[in-house]
Amino acid sequence: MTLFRSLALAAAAFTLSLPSLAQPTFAKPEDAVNYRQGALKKMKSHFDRLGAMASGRAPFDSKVAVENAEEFVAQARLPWAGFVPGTEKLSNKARPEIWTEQVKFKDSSEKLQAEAAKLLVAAKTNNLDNLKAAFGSTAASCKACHDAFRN
Ligand code: ASC
Repeated sequence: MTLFRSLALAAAAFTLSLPSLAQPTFAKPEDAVNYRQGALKKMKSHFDRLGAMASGRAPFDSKVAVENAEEFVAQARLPWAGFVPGTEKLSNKARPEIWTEQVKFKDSSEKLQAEAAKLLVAAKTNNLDNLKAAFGSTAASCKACHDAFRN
């Protein structure tokens, strides 16, 4: 096998292992900002519901935890498509590093999605300690990205 061919196969395997992301159409830059903010706000709503249980502010209910983790996973796929060039000039909390450090930003978004998947697995174990641990590492992933890329 040639080097080129093995590299091409490795690249194809890597691409296939990533979650496929729909590229929506945005009529204007504001639509892209609304799209990503909408997904991030829904993530917050579902994450807060999980956090209430993880911290003991709400009684632990495995069914509620799974439902909210499922919505968190679904929404966590979405915001990234809204970070399109041209939106950095609009007034919002997105830092220019999102576009100047695209590899790092993409890594952060994939880390978050991996943590979200683990959070759902933890919720399905019906064990509050598992939920607490997975909630903590997901929150750390949220924070790392906010610290680097959000004003
Ligand atoms: C939350 C929330 C976030 C993250 C982040 C973690 O509950 O709304 O954005 O956790 O604050 O540090």
